[in-house]
Order: sequence, then C-alpha cells, then structure tokens
Amino acid sequence: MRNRVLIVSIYILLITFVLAFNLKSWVGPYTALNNPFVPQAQAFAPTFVAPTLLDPYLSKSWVLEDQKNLNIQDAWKLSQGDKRIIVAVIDTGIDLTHPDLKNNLWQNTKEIPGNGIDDDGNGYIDDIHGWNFVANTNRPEDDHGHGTHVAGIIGAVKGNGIGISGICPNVSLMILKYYAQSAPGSDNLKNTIQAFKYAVQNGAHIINYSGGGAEFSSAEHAVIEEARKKGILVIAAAGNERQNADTHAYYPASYDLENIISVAAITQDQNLVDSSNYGPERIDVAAPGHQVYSTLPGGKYGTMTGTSQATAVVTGVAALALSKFGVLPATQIKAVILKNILPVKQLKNRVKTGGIVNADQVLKDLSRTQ
Ligand SMILES: [Ca+2]
Ligand SMILES: [Ca+2]
Repeated sequence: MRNRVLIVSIYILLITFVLAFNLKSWVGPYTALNNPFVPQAQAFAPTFVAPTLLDPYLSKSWVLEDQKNLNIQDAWKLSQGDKRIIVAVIDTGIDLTHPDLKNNLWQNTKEIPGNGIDDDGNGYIDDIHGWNFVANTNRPEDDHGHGTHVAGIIGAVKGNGIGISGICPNVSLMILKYYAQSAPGSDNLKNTIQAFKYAVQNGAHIINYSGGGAEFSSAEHAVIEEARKKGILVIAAAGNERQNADTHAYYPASYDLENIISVAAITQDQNLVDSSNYGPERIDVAAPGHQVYSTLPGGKYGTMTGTSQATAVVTGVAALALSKFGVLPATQIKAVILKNILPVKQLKNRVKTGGIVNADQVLKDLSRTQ
C-alpha cells in the first residue's frame, strides 16, 4: 500500500506573544476598481476606514523582505488579495484561533454553525471552515504544526499589528485536514482524496498540497482531473527526498496534468535546498523554501524548511494573481507564473523553467495583458 507522507520540515524558532501596536498610517480599505469581481457601483462605495498596523515580525521573514527573488514588496503595490479567492489547504489542519490566521479562514456561508444540520447538503455537518477527515469532525485543528505553518505563508493577516503577513494577505483559507502522524500511509492517501473532492465540490479556486508519496493513485489522479475540468489550480510539493523526480516520481507533483504546478525549494542565495527533489522534466519551478518564518499552533511563530514551504509561496502568488485579475483558468495562471520566473543558472537543469517564482513580474505581466 502506498505510503503517503507529509513533507515534514525543521522547526528552528518559536516566538510568540509580542505584539507591536505601531500605528503606521490610516488608509482606506482595499478597493478593487479594476477587479472584475466588483460591480462598478460597489467599487465607489467605501464603507469604513481601518487603521493599518505594522506586522512586527515581517523583518524575520527573508521571503517577504527579499526583493531579489520573490519580490513580494513590489507585488503588494499591485494587489494584496481578495477574500473572495478561496484557497484549500490540504494538510494537518490549522490553529483555528491563531490571531494572525483566524480572520482569513474560509466561511461556508451556506452552513449555519452549530445547529447539527447539514444545511448546504454537501454531506458534512456544520462545516464552517472546512473539514477534519482524520477525526471526521468539523474542527480541523492542527496537532502537528505543518498545516498552520503552510497556511500562514499563504495567507496570514497583514496590517493587524500581529506577527507576519501571508504572501496573499486577503484570502479565504479552506482548511482540510488529511494527515495524522499515527495513521497508515493508506489512510492518509484516502483522506487526501476525500479532501480534494471537498475542495473541488465546495468552491476552492486553488488547492495547496504540501505532501506526497511515491506510488501512483488512480483515484487521486481522477480527482485532480476533476479539478482540472473546473479550472482549479493545484500547487504540489516536489518532495524532500533529494531525488530526481524525473526518475523517482513523487505524487501528486508528478502527475501529468496541466493544472498542477510542481515546486522545488531554494535558499536565499538561489541554490536548491539540500533536501529538495528536482527534475528538469517533472518539476516546474523553484520558490523560497529555506528557513521560512510563519505561524505555528498556540498563536506562535517559527521557521521551517522544505518544498512544503516553497509550495505555499507559489500558492500565495497564484492567489494574489486571481484576486486582482479574476478567476482565470488554471492553465492560464500556471502559464503566467511559469513564464515570469527569474532565471538562475544553477537551476537550469534542476527545474523545467530553470528559475524562481517572481510575484512582481507575474502581476505586472497580467496588468499588461488583462
Ligand atoms: Ca454542510
Ligand atoms: Ca499579521
């Protein structure tokens, strides 16, 4: 039976409970005059003015500060996301009460919380933020840490005076817990497939999967094919086995489906992380995945390394792009992300595009063409 494993990374640092209330400036809410989601009448109707507070740990995150690789600081001048973009995070769950995450959890508005009834008839009772496929409950709590870390990279809240910011600070995170450390790999795979089905059937625009295994699963392939038919983008980790994925396939990253972006991890100096899988045919692109600073359970923060983190970075970029330019088909957004990489010579024969995801170039390119 296939052994589905989580891509576990390294905790280096845990810091918490330091809040800085530095009032930086007063700005209006994010208005989306050019956003195709927003009817023009609404676009001219600001409702309140909210203070923007500094996120005191931004400087701990080289991924967010660094302008050479991802260049998120310039990308944020073009977009900081939109809560209508739903990102499914299929992982170990999340700290549902983390102060830097709780306001970006997806809200299933078709479900009345806590009434014991499956109001929306999707097969899950009181599924407000997603589902826990391990315990079969509506509380996808994180007893591991991995899922909370990945979720924070994608979409921690920006400008709230707390911690960090995600790559896409305004987003809705649909939390689907598939992984239990004590469970057999076959159970984790079965739960993975259920989680993908949930994401596809309940409105996710992007699915982040920072896990994988060596064996092909026809059921998993089929559900990602369903996602493809709906135009849903799947971002999948290359894996942390130090292997060439062209000869040692790692799924779902290695499925030959055009809606998957497979991601290797790099360090700040643009080298592949030692543990990262690679593959000039099967792995599309590289992204920052070394000592990435993000959220951890218990309202905490810390660093982790691996292709899981790099995958979350690319998911954040894809979510930013959709938030500004509407829900583009998966193949289109994939093409734009892969076209706008930063080429790096040491990645030339390691990933298909030979480069690193660059958020600013992706948004600028879409600004020119949309
Ligand atoms: Ca339901
Ligand atoms: Ca924050």
